[in-house]
Amino acid sequence: MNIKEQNLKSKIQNVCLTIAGLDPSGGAGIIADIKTFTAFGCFATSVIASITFQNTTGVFGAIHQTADAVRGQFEPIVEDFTVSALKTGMLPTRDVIEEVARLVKKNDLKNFIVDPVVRSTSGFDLIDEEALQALIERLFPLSKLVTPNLPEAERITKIKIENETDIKKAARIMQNHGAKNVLIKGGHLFSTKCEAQNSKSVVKSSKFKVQSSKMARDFLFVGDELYIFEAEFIETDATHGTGCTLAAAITANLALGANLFEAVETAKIFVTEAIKNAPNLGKGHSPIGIYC
Ligand code: PXL
Repeated sequence: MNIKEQNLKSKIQNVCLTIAGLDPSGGAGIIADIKTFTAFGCFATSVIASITFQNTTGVFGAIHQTADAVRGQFEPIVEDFTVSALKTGMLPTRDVIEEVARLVKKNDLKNFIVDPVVRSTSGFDLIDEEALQALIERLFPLSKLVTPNLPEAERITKIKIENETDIKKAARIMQNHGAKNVLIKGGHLFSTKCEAQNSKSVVKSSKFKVQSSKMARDFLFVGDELYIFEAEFIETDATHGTGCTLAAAITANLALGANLFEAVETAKIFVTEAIKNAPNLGKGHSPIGIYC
């Protein structure tokens, strides 16, 4: 076996698991996660927590799985494989969330990323209020990282986020709920002014070539440290699946041995490229282009 083959084989030993919803049209949820794990050379496994009915124009309904169905899918995987890292996406009910918390704890799983999926871009509620509280109380303390976008961070913390001070406040609230580390995906909200450059705690990632005047900025809180990641903001409707893909790319990189900073940095580059390479499919928000 040559070195390339050996490297590939050792990467494929890295099993990643996603527990999330199925978007049968392939843009978000489990399919996006599987494609992303595979793109990084990891071996993808999955547990379906809900079957949604959707395409690029919207979500039309869902049949949620029971806690028993989630456990039934999960246990054979962890009994057979060593799971190097895992993520959750759409977890629709309190019962499912409590089951996931039990399973993660019982199996002492590390590198656990919680993507607190609340609502689809088209406005469909993917989780109810009772489930959201369970997600905060039961899963945040078990996680290595929680990855809300701005609307999710607002819903979780019940504060309005309008500036960088609010972002810090929101992160602190989530850390008080037990999340050790938090990545708040800011999109282009703060694209005009980089207040953060005046902040002592900031280490800006230098790997991005920012050519555009608008920037997509994500805020990573690792304990008390704040790191800000900037990438070119791409003006496009083709954003379906960006959140799932980012969290899955972080999961894959942790499985491969990266630290949190490196994993987020690589994941952000990956998502920016995927947005640029979107295939422009469908009549609504096109999926992004995740290619292996
Ligand atoms: O992008 C959030 C998301 C996650 N998971 C599933 C979804 C969506 C958005 O529609 O359908 C299954």
